[in-house]
Amino acid sequence: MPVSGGGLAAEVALAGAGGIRAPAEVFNSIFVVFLGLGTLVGTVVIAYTLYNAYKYRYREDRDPAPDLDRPELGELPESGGKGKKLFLSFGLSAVIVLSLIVWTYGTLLYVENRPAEAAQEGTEILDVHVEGYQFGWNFTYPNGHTTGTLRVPANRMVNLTVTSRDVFHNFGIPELRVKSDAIPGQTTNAWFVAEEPTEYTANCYELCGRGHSYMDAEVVVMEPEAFEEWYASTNGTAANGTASESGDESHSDLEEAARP
Ligand SMILES: [Cu+2]
Repeated sequence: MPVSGGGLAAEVALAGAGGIRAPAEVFNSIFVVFLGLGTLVGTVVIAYTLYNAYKYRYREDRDPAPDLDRPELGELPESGGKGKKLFLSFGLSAVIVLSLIVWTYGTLLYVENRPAEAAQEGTEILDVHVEGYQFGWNFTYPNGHTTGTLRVPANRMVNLTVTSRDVFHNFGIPELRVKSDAIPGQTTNAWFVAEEPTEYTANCYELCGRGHSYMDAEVVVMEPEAFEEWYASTNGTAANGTASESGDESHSDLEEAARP
């Protein structure tokens, strides 16, 4: 069992080799490996249970069956001699569980340390500062440009530094497996690589007040050239729709509503 689990793990790990493995890919491989192993173990256990239920079933014509040593309630299994089966199943379980712990821990360390490694390697990284407020998000780029829409280039590592202006929030983009606490006075980090130009929605994942469920932001993944063009045009100015310029209508209505 651990052999096939390891094989699957290696296969999944190899799938993303060659570039930076985004957290979405990493978490997906953890999910696939756990699902695969869980299904395998479940199938073996249920099949073995059914096999024994059938083998030791009650048969009137053969009862008491002369050649069957039917297990009694409370009796320890000892077929195979001196608990060999028991030892084997405990041993296998231990190997599977320990390998899963080591492998999962390793992949989580990768997610945690990859941005620092990438910076050392000289990989191009886009740093964006994310600030949550009741009820919206501000994104500030290295040139000082602040906006309420997160625009990023495809296929580039985006490193987010997340904080909050007022209460606890939590910044998350489910499709990109990004989720990070936004805590006033502190910063947390999250990163992602978006492969295709498309749009996502970022949400708040920490109940933070009356406008919590409307606390979202657009995430626009652009072609790298289009992004560079847009970025060059921003000039470090604050865009419309940011909290510093009163936000869009639904957000400012909510802000009004939330005031005591
Ligand atoms: Cu919030």
